[in-house]
Amino acid sequence: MNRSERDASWELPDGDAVAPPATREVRSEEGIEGVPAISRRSLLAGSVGLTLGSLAVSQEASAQNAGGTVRVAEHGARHANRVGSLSQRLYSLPSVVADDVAHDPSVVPPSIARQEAEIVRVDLETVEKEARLDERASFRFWTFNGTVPGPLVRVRVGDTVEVFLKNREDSWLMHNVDFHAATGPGGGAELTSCAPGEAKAFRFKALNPGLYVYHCAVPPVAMHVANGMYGMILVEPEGGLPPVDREFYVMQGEIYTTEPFGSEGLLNEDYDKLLNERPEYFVLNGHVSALTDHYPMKANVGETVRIFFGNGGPNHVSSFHVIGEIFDRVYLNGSVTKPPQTDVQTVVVPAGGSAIVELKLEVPGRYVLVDHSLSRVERGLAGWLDVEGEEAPDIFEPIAS
Ligand SMILES: [Cu+2]
Repeated sequence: MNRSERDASWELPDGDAVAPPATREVRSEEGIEGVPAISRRSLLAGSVGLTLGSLAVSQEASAQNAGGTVRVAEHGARHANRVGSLSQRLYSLPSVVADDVAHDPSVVPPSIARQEAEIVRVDLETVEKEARLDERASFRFWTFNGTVPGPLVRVRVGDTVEVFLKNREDSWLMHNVDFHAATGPGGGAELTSCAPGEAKAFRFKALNPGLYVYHCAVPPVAMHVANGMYGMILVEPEGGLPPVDREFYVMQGEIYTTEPFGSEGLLNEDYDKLLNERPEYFVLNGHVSALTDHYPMKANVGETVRIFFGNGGPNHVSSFHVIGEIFDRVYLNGSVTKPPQTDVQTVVVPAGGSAIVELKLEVPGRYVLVDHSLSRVERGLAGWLDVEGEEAPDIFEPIAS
């Protein structure tokens, strides 16, 4: 049984055909229900928690900034005057009180059992908010529904998807949404372009099954994406995907800050680094340690897990890999209409692209999700898949010396 099917909070009342799980994630201003409590707890978590020496690097970066406790906190002023003078600056405390945008990877809508197409309503609210970037720094994220990535939308091929987009009143900028799953100009971007406080809607018919990215497409598009405005929609094929024990939702992204990786305080987005495609941070699900300290994925020996993996980018191709495991099945590029590839070590996922991977778990322990362009681990990108259960010495064991 799918994990999400066991989660009563996702059960829809009979006949509630037009209220998909995505719409249920919108209600709280904090994003998904239950996130705030976890967020507060996560603020107490200390380390980056990566396995490949990143802590040493970030400590070094922090030392380099030891004298730099003064941080520019007036983010809005920078858009008009990107340099600013000291007198314009505000003092910002380290971000231990910051909000959190990380999307819980285990929050996945249930698989679709129905045989006929329906109308599915998707409510998206664009929310800009300062939130945790790592244990020392915060960043002004731009989000769908307060999380990075935005909610995973799940529909069936042939469904009509009605997208209602609202740009919150306290936004500073216009936003919209381009659905890669839509057939039509801009994927709906022009039809949904909203100034702060505005709301617009459009509908599209999901003609092609697969796993598709959506993102904001207001210029400069790369900036809207880098700041967190991406998510995915799964268009299930007729008959659905084969059942698995657990499903997870993971997206890679890049964050471009003026300050070097590991700096303290409220960090500033950097347009020059964005144009030069030189991010300071690479992250899974929004921020450093979102999928390690904060939301490690959990499963049991004997289970098969499926990861819906997307790359928001905006610029860099991902070489998605799970250290210590082999993907038993890969739906390359999120294409579900051909049989999956089998027995794959690393999957190339383009910016604005996706893959669906499935792993049967035989040996307990911690498996680390990475981009095998491994320098990115030193810039924040890692996730944990913690597997509990019986040891399997016939598959993996030490040799006594
Ligand atoms: Cu935007």
